[in-house]
Amino acid sequence: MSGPEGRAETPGTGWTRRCSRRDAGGRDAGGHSAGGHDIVPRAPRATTAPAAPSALNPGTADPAENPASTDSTATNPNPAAMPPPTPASPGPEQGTDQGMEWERAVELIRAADEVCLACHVAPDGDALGSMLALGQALRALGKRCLASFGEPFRVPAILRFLPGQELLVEPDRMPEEPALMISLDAAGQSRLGSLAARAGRAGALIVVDHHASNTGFGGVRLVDPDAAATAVLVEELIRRLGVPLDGAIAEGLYAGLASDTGSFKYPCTTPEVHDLAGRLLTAGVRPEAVSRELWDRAPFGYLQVLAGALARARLERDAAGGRGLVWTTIARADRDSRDVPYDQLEGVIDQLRRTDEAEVAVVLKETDKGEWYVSTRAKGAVDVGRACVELGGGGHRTAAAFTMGGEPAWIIDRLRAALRLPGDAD
Ligand SMILES: [Mn+2]
Repeated sequence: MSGPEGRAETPGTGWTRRCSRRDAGGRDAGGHSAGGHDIVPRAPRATTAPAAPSALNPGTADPAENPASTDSTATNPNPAAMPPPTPASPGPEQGTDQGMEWERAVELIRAADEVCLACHVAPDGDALGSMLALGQALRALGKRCLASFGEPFRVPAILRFLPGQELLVEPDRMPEEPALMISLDAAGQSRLGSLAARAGRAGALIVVDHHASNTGFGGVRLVDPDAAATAVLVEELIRRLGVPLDGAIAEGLYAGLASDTGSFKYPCTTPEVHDLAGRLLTAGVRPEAVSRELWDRAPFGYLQVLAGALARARLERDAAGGRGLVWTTIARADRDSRDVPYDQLEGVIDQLRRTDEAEVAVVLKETDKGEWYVSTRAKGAVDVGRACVELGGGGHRTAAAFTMGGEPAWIIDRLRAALRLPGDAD
């Protein structure tokens, strides 16, 4: 499968360099991927109420995401359930609107009998960990809770340890018109894949996300681009709901926090992140167990695939404005012969990017559909996010991705040219 992040997002007015998370795939495509993390050109900070203040689910806040429906009322079959309108003029403090959003979210959840949760396609640790943590908290509140993500509906192998998987249902088993739906870690409605239409039809749609590129969809928006992970926001929601953290809930949150901070290495690893991690450990998380599941285990076949990828790596010292490019490929046949699924490959780029002689590291991975998912990393001098946007993908300055058909050598030619664009190396 391909990394869907590569195609979804649109460049905004600027870029975040806050946190160079994993590439667009979060964990690159396949099963894990997708986070869309890297694909986050900065959008206007989306903490204010949507344009239609009384709508719990504008449904079409981002026309580009859902061009077929232009009448937002048509996507709100349950207007009677809507709460009082949000005041049209925002308060003097920026926090006022956001505080109101949290209150609206808590009210909606408290009033609901059933809550449907959805995270982005090809979920990563933050998407699935946050969703299952919230699902378990809602269950503790006595809510019926269904959780899912769009096809392909397959939990990545490295996330199968997460507690709460019994909440998962096939996406087509989610209600056609959920009364209350909560979207987690999805920067845009389209990132919900086959669940996007249900999100559009939901009586109320709460969006919990931290992508700077968030498109502004949803009627109640718990969106904070400064949050290190969606798990940070989910923890606050759970706290506001009055549900104590147990070990199982905390483990999902910790998986999200550890994933999106690169195991507490990325610049988004603030003191607050460590404070939260400390609370999660207090609740019973065993960090060594989570880390082993997420990063420190692989079938032997993976080592053989990795060995092949490293053996094929090419170092081009003159590329990327003379700063150096290292790249390799993993064709489908390379992993099929070792029985290694696509979603097992996300760590390869982390080996390649260690190369001292190269500012830019690139791994081209052939998806099950035969396209190439191209993960890129930079160390700070070159803007790979911009280059990937040029090629139809997106991401951060230092971590980005795109998907493309064709031969790897041709794709690398195009990337090499994009990396020479003025402004990439500032
Ligand atoms: Mn995330």
